[in-house]
Amino acid sequence: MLTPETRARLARIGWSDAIVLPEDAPAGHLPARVIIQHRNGYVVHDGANEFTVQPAPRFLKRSLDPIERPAVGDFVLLKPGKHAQIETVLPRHATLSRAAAGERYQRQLIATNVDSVLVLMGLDGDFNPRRLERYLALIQASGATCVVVLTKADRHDDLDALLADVADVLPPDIIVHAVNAKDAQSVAVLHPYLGPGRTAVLVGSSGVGKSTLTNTLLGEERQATKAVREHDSRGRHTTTFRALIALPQGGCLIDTPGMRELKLTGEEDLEAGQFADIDSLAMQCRFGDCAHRSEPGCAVRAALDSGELDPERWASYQKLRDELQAQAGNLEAQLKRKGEAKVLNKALGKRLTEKYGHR
Ligand SMILES: Nc1nc2c(ncn2[C@@H]2O[C@H](COP(=O)(O)OP(=O)(O)OP(=O)(O)O)[C@@H](O)[C@H]2O)c(=O)[nH]1
Ligand SMILES: [Mg+2]
Ligand SMILES: [Zn+2]
Repeated sequence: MLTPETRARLARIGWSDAIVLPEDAPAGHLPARVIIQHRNGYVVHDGANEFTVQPAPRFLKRSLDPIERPAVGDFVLLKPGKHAQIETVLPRHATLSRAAAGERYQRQLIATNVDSVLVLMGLDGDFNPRRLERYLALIQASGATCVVVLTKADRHDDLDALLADVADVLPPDIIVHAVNAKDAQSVAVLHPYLGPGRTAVLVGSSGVGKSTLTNTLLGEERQATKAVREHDSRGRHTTTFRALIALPQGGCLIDTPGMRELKLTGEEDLEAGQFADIDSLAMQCRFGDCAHRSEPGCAVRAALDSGELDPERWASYQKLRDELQAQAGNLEAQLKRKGEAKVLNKALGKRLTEKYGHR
């Protein structure tokens, strides 16, 4: 289907053998990758050139779930012509999403086809290990690998205590790096996530250094950066749209605007991810439906009393669990309205029923 030349060209924007062209792909449709999404169109890259295109009209239907629209990171097929159009979104191998802020339930894509999600947290006023738990839940559901990157390491002489705080909230298999995002040598520890055919997305609050890191890895000042507020280390929301950038290391990086709010979508699985310890405690409770309040033989209470389980971690888990449960209900209602409840029944519904006795 693809000539070796086309393949080599596409490899520059992260094409790998994992991406499959559909059997029925119309001849002449050109593969490309979405690198920027604007309000009024997309910028795509075919490995040699970038150009602005419109999506096929069906992607613009109001009733369409936003996650079905092309997004940054997507590999697409373009219908050639005077005004090339995005005709097909190729199957995604990972999707990082969150729920939109506000009253109405809606899933939003942050990035697709990413191999790793680098969560940046600043070793300044931004430092808040609890916030990582929320990121972790979203990333766990994405299908990508989570890597924690602590920036502004150059501001500290003694990192050990901070690293220990972070390790407390992370499952043991998650890798943590502490870097100076301004220093090429320091950020070289991230090269393994950015080799040929690999894509990583940067997420984290405004001002943590996502664009600074992008520029350092790129070796040029392409992304705008701005100093954070002195008194509380808050960023200024300098980056305003997501952009996929090909790096000299051969891989691709997606720089994103700092996120103010990170709502769960309802598809996350806290117990399979960072809260596996709480899950295994709960399994030891005497009663299968233990609410962990005042039941006799409650292993969670016992762990809280003995200090084995940090009360803040327990509170954080409960908060996320309640939000997840509410969002799962919202997602279910949305899919039902769209007549997709059957799909839900099979995959998600079963898990939710088991976990929350939901329906
Ligand atoms: N000393 C030091 N300063 C850093 C580091 N990383 C980022 N900065 C500074 O932090 C400020 C904010 O960095 P940006 O790269 O603009 O942050 P951002 O995450 O892209 O922010 P938004 O685009 O607003 O989401 C800039 O002044 C950077 O120079 C670091 O590792 N060490
Ligand atoms: Mg930025
Ligand atoms: Zn219990």
